[in-house]
Amino acid sequence: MPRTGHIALAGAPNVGKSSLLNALVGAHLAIVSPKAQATRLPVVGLRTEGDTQFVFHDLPGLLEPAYLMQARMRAMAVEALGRMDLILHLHPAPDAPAPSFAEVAGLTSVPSAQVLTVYTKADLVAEGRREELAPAGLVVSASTGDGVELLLSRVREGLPERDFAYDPEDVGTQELRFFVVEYLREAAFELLGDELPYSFNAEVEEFREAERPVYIRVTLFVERESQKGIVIGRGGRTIGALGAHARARVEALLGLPVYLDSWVKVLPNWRRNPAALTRFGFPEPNPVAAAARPPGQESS
Ligand SMILES: Nc1nc2c(ncn2[C@@H]2O[C@H](COP(=O)(O)OP(=O)(O)O)[C@@H](O)[C@H]2O)c(=O)[nH]1
Ligand SMILES: [Mg+2]
Repeated sequence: MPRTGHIALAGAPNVGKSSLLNALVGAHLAIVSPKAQATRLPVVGLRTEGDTQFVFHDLPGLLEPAYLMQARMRAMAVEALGRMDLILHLHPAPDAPAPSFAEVAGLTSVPSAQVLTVYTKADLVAEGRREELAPAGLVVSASTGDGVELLLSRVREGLPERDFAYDPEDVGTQELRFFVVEYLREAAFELLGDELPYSFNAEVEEFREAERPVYIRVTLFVERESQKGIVIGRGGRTIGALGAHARARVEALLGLPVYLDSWVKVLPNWRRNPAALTRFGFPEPNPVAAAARPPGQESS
C-alpha cells in the first residue's frame, strides 16, 4: 500500500523553512532571504520516492500579527496546521534547545498531528554539538544536505497508508503564476533594501504560454509614490534586474524561454486593505481559523 500525507515545515521566521523545502524537493520553489518573513503564502512541494509521496507545506512564520496582511497570513498557517498528518517544528541548531511548538507558534491548543523537532542550519554548529542534539530532534542542513535522508525516513514512518494525490513526476501543485510573483518578491528582497520589500507585491496580468518565448506581463505594486522610482531605478536598471532574476527562475521551472514585461503601480497601504489582500491570495479567515488565533492579538 502506498503512503502519502501532508507535512508542515513550521516555526519562527528565518529558521530555514523555505530552504529546507527546496532541499527536500530538489527545486527552488520557495523563496529564500536572510530577511525575515519573505514567505507570505504557503508553498507546497512534492517528493515521490518508490511507494511514498511526501506533500510538504512551507508555512509562513508563526509570528504575532502587526497588521492585517500578517493576521491573514497567520490565520492561513494555523488553519493549514489543522490539516497536517505531521508537523516538523524547525529551530536553528545554533539556538538549541527549541522551546515547545505551541509556545513558539502562540497556539492555545496543541495541534492534533504529531510534532517532530528538526534542528536546522546544522552546518553552523560543530560536529560534537550535532551529536548532542541528535537524541532531541533531527539535525539537518539545507546547505549541505546533511540529515535530509534520515529526516525523510523518519517522516515516512509518520505518514498514513493512502493512494497518491499527485503525479509522481510533479514537484509542485501551485500554478506558475504564483511562482512568478514569488520570484519577483524574492528579487525585491535581494535588491530593494530593508523596508521596501515588505511594501512590494506583484500580480500576473497576462500569461501566454503557447508563445515562444512564453509571454508574461506583470504589475509590480508598491504602497507609496516615492517607492515607485526606487523600483524602476536609474534608466530602468532596477526593474530590469528584478525581471531578470524572476525570469531566470521561471525559465528553470518551466524549461522554456520567457519574456517578462513589468510595470509599476502604487496601491496605497495594500497590506492593510481587506479587498487588496483578498485579491492577492490572502482570504478573509473563516471564523474557526480566526478563533484559533491567540487571545489579545488584534489586526490593525
Ligand atoms: N548556513 C545555513 N544557512 C541556512 C540554512 N538554511 C537556511 N539558511 C539561511 O537562513 C536564512 C533564512 O532562510 P529561509 O529558508 O528563508 O527561512 P524561513 O524564513 O524559515 O523560510 C537565509 O539567509 C538562508 O540562506 C542552512 O542549512 N545553513
Ligand atoms: Mg520562508
